Amino acid sequence: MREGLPARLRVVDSHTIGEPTRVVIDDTLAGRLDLGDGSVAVRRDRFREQYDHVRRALVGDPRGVDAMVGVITLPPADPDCTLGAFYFNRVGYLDMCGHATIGLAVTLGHLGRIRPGRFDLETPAGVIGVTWDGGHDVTFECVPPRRTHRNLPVACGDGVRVTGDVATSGLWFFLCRDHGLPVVPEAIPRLRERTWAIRRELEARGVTGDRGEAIDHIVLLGQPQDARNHGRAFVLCPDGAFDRSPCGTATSALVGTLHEDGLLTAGERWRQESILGGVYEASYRLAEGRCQPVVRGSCWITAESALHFDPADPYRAGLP
Ligand code: PYC
Repeated sequence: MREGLPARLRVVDSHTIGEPTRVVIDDTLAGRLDLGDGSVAVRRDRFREQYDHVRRALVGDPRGVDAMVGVITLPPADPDCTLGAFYFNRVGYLDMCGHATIGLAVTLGHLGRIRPGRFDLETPAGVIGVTWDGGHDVTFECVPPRRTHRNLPVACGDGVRVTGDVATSGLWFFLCRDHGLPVVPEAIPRLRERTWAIRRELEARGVTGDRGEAIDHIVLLGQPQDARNHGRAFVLCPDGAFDRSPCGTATSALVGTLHEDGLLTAGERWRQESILGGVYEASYRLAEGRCQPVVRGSCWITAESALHFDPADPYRAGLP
């Protein structure tokens, strides 16, 4: 393990309709990390091997908040991209994160580091097209969605049987409609229990992504509360937190399944509510016959601050 942590590090925090993001904006970090060459995915893996304590220090207790996703930017290896970035939370790394991509774009815009318009972002999941509108809104195009299981039956340890689709658009999801619970804030404790039960059962049965990835985002779908919207979702994230936003990558994966099932046509809008009522607006276009979802959401800056890592602090690198 290498040290990597400076005494102070500047960050910008934001929330994407409720879901928090922390972007490291300080170049001192890049100078202290020796990540070598290679794609963003390769350098992210070196970060994980050598500097994982920096992740915990940035977003874990006592400096982070529940559900926070951190972002470190780096030069892209892909010459067609403007920027590279990788994502992490209290428990590990995410190959892609929609809400944090929105948070990153609004943060860079706020700092005057990008102009309104489109840029291509290299992430561990692939290239994401990102368009900042100059204010609070960002549109992104995830890696194209794929569904690997349709109507997979799952018998949970608590005796409840559900079915759902396993799908990806940069992260792996189980998308479930017949869970039998209301998707409303009052039901969050029960939604949490049900999603954990599904996640445990998928793990126990060895249901994974096609390269062995955990199906670590469980999505319980429901009816919208606002008649202008089309769907609603409770999303359990790998850190055990629920997504305060509708989950950008999940919305992208869902749009892929709606396209495949003939329930959404190219260009038609799909407005997805979060468990708290915040909305992402999605649609898709056909690119060489493939469904390419487009997701738009809004973000607000909540803090510009410097994290302190005092050498004498026993929890300098976060709580164990
Ligand atoms: O928006 O893709 C997303 C996301 C993943 C985990 C939390 N948010």
